[in-house]
Amino acid sequence: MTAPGKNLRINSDRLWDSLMEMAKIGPGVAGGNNRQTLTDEDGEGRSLFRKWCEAAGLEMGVDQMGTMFARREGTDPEALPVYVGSHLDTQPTGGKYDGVLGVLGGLEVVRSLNDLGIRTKHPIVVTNWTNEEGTRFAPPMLASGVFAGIHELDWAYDRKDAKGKRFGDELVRIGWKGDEPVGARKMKAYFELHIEQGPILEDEGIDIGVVTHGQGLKWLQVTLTGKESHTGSTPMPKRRNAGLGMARVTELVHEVAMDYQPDAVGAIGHMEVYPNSRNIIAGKTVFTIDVRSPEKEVLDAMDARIREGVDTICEALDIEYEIEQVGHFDPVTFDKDCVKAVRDAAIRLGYSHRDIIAGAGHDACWVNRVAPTSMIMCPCVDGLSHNEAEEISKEWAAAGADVLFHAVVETAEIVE
Ligand code: HGY
Ligand code: MN
Ligand code: MN
Repeated sequence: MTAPGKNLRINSDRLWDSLMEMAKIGPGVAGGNNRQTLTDEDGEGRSLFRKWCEAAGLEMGVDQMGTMFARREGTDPEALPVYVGSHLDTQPTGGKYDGVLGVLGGLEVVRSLNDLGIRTKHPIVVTNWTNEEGTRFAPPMLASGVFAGIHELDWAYDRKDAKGKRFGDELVRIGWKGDEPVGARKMKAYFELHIEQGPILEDEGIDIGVVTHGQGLKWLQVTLTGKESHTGSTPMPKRRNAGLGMARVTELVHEVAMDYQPDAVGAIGHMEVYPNSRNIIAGKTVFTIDVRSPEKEVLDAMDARIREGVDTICEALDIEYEIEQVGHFDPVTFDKDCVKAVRDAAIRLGYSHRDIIAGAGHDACWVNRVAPTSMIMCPCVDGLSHNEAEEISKEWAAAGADVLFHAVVETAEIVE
């Protein structure tokens, strides 16, 4: 296959303008975004993306999970398409680039191909996966998980948010439930451009992360039940304090993760306290443990130690507990040929690069189950993400999109 010439580059001004335009939809309160999945803001972002895709001559398909597939025809319509993409949904206090860079970087590849009049043998499809974040409806990567056959469609439709709203109903409400069966599409390959969401690339002054692996994740939702009672008049030995239980489990998760350094991580980001009154001992707490590791054995060991520790803590405090696994995927090894296409592109374009393991979860982790897949990462300022202050440079965005451009075009095969 003819490799694209090293001068083949995307239009970085247009990419940056599109990122800033999309960022106006579902603004946060501190310069980032709150465009959570299946909200009206998500619907608005989808409509803008669809408008841009139609202007670029792409044909839009939507599946029964609301995932959007914008197709650029190839010279051989029977050839398996090369897919690119990521997600437009954000955290409640999210940044402007997490996910969005991959979707709009994919659109920029198509826009650049159109500008240059380049035709490829294989079609190219730009994808917006529904509910990557999993913050409103757990688990994360929900639509790509259904696409890869991990989750059943009806199970996904029944996922509920904190207000009891059903995923399936919200998808209909915003008007983005498509007809296409989920997972029917076959791919030649899938490439996902994403910000690193960690500090390695920036600290080492490197432009491109060649993602060889993705770490595994477990989300354990824990419910502790003690007894509400007066914070003033209940003697300490008679308390059944679910709040204290949550505090001790929080410490336990940290200690267990610290036992498996340098790679393992663990924290509790979601916490609910009931009745959450200043002078009532917490009768109930509900929280989600998030533990991750690049090694399956470590992930399983942390899971086991945490379950054992919760039992010991609850025994000592005379409180009950329930543990529900609400998210899980094992560590991922990406496709060698796709990884090589990314690395070769970075070398050809003269960008500094290094192999890296994806710390966060991504739709690519599930797509990798059904198609040859790899990822491209660009640095982010202070490695910060899932924070409204998330920032990248225009140069980093352009470098990532250039590498995506080359990896995709080479895989889709330029037709002279
Ligand atoms: O949780 C994750 O790693 C991803 O941001 N959804
Ligand atoms: Mn993301
Ligand atoms: Mn995210």
